[in-house]
Amino acid sequence: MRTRLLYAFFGVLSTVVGVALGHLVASLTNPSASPVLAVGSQVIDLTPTPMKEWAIAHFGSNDKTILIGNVFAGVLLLAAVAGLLALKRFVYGAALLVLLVAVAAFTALNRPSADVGDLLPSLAAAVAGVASLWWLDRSRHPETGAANSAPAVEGAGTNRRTVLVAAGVLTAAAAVMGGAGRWITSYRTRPENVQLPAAKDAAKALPAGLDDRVPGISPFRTPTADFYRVDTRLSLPVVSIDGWSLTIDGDVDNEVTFTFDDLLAMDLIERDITLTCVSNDIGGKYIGAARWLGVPLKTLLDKAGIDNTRADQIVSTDVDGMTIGTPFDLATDGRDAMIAVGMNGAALPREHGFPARMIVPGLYGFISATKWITRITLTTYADTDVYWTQRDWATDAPIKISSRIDTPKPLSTVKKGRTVIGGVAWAQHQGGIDKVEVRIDGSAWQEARLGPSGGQDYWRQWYLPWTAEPGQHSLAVRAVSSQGDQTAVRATPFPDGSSGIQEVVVTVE
Ligand SMILES: Nc1nc2c(c(=O)[nH]1)N[C@H]1C(S)=C(S)[C@@H](COP(=O)(O)O)O[C@H]1N2
Ligand SMILES: [Mo]
Repeated sequence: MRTRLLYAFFGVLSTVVGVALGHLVASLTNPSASPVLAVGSQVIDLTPTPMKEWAIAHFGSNDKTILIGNVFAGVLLLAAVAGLLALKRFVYGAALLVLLVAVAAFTALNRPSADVGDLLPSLAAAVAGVASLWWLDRSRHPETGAANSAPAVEGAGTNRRTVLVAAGVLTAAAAVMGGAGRWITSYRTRPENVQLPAAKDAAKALPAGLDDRVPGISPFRTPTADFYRVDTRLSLPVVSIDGWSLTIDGDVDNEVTFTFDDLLAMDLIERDITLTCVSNDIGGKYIGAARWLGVPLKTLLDKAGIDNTRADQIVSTDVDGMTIGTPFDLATDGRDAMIAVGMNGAALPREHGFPARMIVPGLYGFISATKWITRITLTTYADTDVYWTQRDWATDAPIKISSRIDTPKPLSTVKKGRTVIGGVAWAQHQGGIDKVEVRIDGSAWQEARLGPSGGQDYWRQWYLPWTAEPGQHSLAVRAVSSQGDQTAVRATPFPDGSSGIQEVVVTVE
């Protein structure tokens, strides 16, 4: 009995050593070819939907961990069996180990972006696993093996010592290799280290804006470090690409899962898009303009098959189970909705959704811009209430046409004489800005001069030269787009975005 237990342990330890080395080799070559991760994501893929729903209902966002945990429990059980077989005949046990690794190798090769090199981690795992089992086996019978040619002063004590040494060495090796693999993978896949391919469909160079000509105006492109941040998180999720995947499920023809590498292997688009938060007050700062790089949402939805879908809502879920719902018809009407992986020429920073987030031009962030996204579910508004709808915010919330005065600042003091009033205006996916008008002290609206266009999904800078006379003055701005004018009717951000006209008061001396 004790010998059996010992051999079951041999099988498990050998498997763990193999997996650890496989993980280490994968971390150095291609992290998503790791036997652990390949099997893990395949399991997620192959789990029947009802079981997955059950897991999500019972374990929430831990569903993946639980599912993968079960599989590894199963693998370890088989590993124990391999050990027991080795007790009978070594080759039987070795064969079962190789079979286990072959399944991992097969799933690694089965990923959409796999190549033959992805076999390397599994190969290393097989060799290490079998070698470990062999060593452990020999350590019990030093007299029969070449591995241990210690003079046969045999006693149970000597055997126990050689077994303990072998097991100890292998356990330590597994811990070191597994730990190193994890560390290398997460280090190599830090946002700063992620190399993004060039876009297949690149954006034109952004024209020089009014940044230098109008002091105090918002830069035409918001530097990433200054980009506003709005989310429900207290602490930033630290997601490693290692183990991250994006699944599309719900009312689709077939469920699909993509790794980060899978996304990078697809044709990427690059677009200049101005993101706006529904909580932005008139004149507020929750707006930013950036260059986004990503996979068109349509590419991914088509791989899942949406021709027969009855979905009217696309629910996206982040790493922690937070949900955002996007109107299906708007996200699929031809606009540049994408799963973005890059922002302003680099990988997304953790603050803005690393490794991937959704971007849909023309919709407020709370119904479209899911950061740290892991799942896209096609469903209906009748069936699924997401985070913000549970809190009575709108489900349908196009960004309202609006404008902001950046300079002079409200309640500031301006030197008399020639100066300039300037700011930004936006009408994303509503034709872009046609005209901006400024009203000084309640007189007639005057047309401001516009900066260059960055496309209809991007904001526009504007300015108006002004000869300021001493005294108090009130300045107002409004935007006009081909599809409507900014309304003067005041609305609070709740439930579907603020409206009204910004008016700032300044003192001229
Ligand atoms: N996972 C997640 N994604 C999210 C949110 C969130 O709370 N959690 N907030 C949304 C809101 S309300 C906005 S306005 C945008 C803001 O994106 P940014 O922080 O990159 O500017 O992200 C959206 N994506
Ligand atoms: Mo928002």
